[in-house]
Amino acid sequence: MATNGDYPHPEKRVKVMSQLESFDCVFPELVNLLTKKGLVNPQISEATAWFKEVSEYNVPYGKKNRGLTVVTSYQQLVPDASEEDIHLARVLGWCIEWLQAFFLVADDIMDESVTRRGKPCWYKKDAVGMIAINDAFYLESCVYEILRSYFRGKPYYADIVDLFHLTTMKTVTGQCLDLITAPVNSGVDFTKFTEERYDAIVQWKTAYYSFYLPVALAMCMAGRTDVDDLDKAQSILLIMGRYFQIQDDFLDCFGDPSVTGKVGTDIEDNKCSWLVIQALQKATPEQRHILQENYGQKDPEKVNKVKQLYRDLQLEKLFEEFEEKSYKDVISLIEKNSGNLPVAMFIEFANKIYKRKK
Ligand code: GPP
Ligand code: MG
Ligand code: MG
Ligand code: MG
Repeated sequence: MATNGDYPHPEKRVKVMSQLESFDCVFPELVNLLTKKGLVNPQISEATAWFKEVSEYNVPYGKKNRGLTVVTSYQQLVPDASEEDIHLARVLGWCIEWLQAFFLVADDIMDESVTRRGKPCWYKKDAVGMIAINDAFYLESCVYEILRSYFRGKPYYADIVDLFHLTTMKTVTGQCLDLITAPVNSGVDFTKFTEERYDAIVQWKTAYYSFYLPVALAMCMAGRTDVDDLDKAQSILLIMGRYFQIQDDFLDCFGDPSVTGKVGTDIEDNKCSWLVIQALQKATPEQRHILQENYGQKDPEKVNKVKQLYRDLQLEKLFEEFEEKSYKDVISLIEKNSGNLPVAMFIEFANKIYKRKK
């Protein structure tokens, strides 16, 4: 006869949904919201079916760090939040994932990338091509459609809509700096590749939308819009964003595409990457000449020469040292600058990205 010990306790048999699983469950609800009317309207049903695929292909397969951070930050700020409000935080998290999809579809065209999240870039698909530009506009409009549906009656509606608009403006500005610092047809000009320019590019193109936005949205939802608190949060999150983009630049050359899901293009694209800045600082005049001759060109042999130079200059080791120091600096900044905000909210975010391989 079976004793009690042979069976798991009923509570243990029920699998508790992880934060990510609960987050993922909200995605179909939002696609349904975005498409249900259009799909049954014969005038636009074909466009709506197309858009459904645009969202399904481009939105849900990332790491979802940004979206999940809205939820975990909100829970840190409001420990006794209702299930209803946690659901709203998830919806808000998905809005960042839609915004991110908008940026990535457009960025991949501009960077002439080939793969994203382990699949062909959306614009690379035969049936898509430059329709992807319109699809990027669609993905951006989804953010505001979702916000209207779920938040229009909330006291913080204007604040969150504003945050999405302001952050988009900042990201576009950073993307502009990224692109004009990497001219395509005029040969390499390393004079613009300075630390100052680098810091400006990454703060504006990446840090605001990837780090400040998720936490600021959670703070708005929680009614924590004290300017001093928001400033303190921003001072920490922009540093974390810089660290994250340096990792992205490192992985562009040294990452494993089967893990990152993307094949790097920074050397070909003449980008002002962290690696080329370090290389320029360490290079002998001969090595600088090698960079001058081979950087910013599509020829794979030239790209390999740049990669070999990066290895000769031991940039992998330099990056590892940077990563160790940067993590320690971020943690002490968090301890110093969190003010009235929960330290764990920032630490959790930092731990999601430390030593990431994708
Ligand atoms: C990351 O740059 C920055 C973005 C994806 C913002 C794009 C902004 C737009 C307004 C379109 P990246 O090119 O290094 O990213 P990845 O390596 O993922 O291509
Ligand atoms: Mg890119
Ligand atoms: Mg880019
Ligand atoms: Mg990159």
